[in-house]
Amino acid sequence: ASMFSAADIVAQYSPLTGHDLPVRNLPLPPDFAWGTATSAYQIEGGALQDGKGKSIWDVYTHLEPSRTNGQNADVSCDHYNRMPEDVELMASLGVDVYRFSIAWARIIPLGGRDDPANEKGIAFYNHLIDRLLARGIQPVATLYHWDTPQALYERYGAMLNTDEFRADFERYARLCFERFGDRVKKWVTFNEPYISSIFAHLNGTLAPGHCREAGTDTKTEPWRVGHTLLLSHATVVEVYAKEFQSSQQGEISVVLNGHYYEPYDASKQADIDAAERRMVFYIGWFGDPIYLGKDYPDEMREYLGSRLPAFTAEERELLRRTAHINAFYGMNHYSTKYARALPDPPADNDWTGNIEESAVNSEGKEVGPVSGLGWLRLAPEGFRKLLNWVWRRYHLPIVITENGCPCPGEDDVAVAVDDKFRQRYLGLYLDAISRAIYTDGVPVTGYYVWSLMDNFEWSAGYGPRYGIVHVDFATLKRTPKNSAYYLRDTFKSRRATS
Ligand code: LGS
Repeated sequence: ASMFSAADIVAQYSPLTGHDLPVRNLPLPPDFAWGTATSAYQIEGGALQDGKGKSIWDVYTHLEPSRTNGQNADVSCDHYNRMPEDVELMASLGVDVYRFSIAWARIIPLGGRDDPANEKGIAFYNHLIDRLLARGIQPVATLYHWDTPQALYERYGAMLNTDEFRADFERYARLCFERFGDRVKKWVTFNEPYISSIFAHLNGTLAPGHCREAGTDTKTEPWRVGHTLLLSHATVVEVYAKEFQSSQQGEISVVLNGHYYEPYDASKQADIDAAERRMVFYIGWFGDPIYLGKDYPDEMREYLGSRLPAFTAEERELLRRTAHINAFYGMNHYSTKYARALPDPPADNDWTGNIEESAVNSEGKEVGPVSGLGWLRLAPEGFRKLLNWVWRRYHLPIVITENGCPCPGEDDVAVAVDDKFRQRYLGLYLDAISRAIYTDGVPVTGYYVWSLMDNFEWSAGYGPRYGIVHVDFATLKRTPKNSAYYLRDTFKSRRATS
């Protein structure tokens, strides 16, 4: 293979079609970063340890346990008390990067701009960051991964109150930059604003489950929440650029999730348009204002009308000023779906652009083989197309900040360790990245697998296990699955030197 450049090797293979493809372990660039990802509430435990305040998830999981499979993350992986062991585990797998999130209520228990900070909580993240760096692992810190301080929700509805939330988030972010920014060089403001808006304020399957309470308006609130998140992001990006970037030399951006959508019936223009529109509603909603400094996409204005908030002149100016500061596109991606245009008019609380989603198309073709979850299909060609779609729209280097899947039967450690489906899924998704880079010219610079270890999967509790390391939640013993060794070995050998 040494006679060929990486691009030549990739060019030898035809596109990723069909469901029985071999994994090729195609080349990746020499400086391509591989890492693992987690989030605070999902792994830390120590729910009330060392002065931590409650987050909306600490409350939600105890309010009505049936909403989270009867489970909570009071202990979870107990990472808060086992952090050194987990860093050693990552070092043994040869990861370059670790993406984690900071629990807002651990470092400001009540969350607000006038509330006191908690030095013990700050110390935990300092120890984590120092240990990572001592083992040659670069920290990537997410400021917000869904665990809003409960006090802010009680005071003013958290994200439902744009100005209050924005001011409190700004103070929290500034504290993080001040205390961790000398060592953290890659920052993510929000994880998946789409999910915080739709799943937490419209469907109600995630905390705070606001739409289940009396007097809520699911027609407008999800869009207002999205508005809050966009403006809070832009505010903090500007704070970083003005006050910290010249001394700290780091990068900042957001993480957006989104499926790739194929038309349900590829011979119908309405379905072709529906697939595109669905991605605009998922990704363009946040991507256009944040990365292009523009208004919400036209399709959204058309379908949502006055349900979508308007930007003031001052807000528009803020987005315009900050768009170019975002240094990368953070992509969480799991699967592909089909999109079918529904007959007009849309329902009055529609949030999709009047589209129905499915895993089977008009010819009965499945989008891909099923993982441990019915909607999560192995569809690497959709991933490659999405990388192209995002690159064409935003022209930023792309970091895969999450990708992975659960497999069936993984409670049993013997089954979990032999995770052939996951190895295949990861192998094919990495090959898709390679093709996107070398065949399509899309700059993808890193890949962080979700997740380092099995953890608390929100409303699904401990059901789906996304880890490359198995966790026995009775004994808290960690056991690497074969996919962990697959990733270790493939990244040792596949990074092209030419
Ligand atoms: O654990 C979460 C992973 C697992 O699957 C992580 O905290 C999130 O950032 C991320 O959303 N994760 C994830 N996403 C899959 C996409 C969900 C889309 C909705 C599926 C509806 C059935």
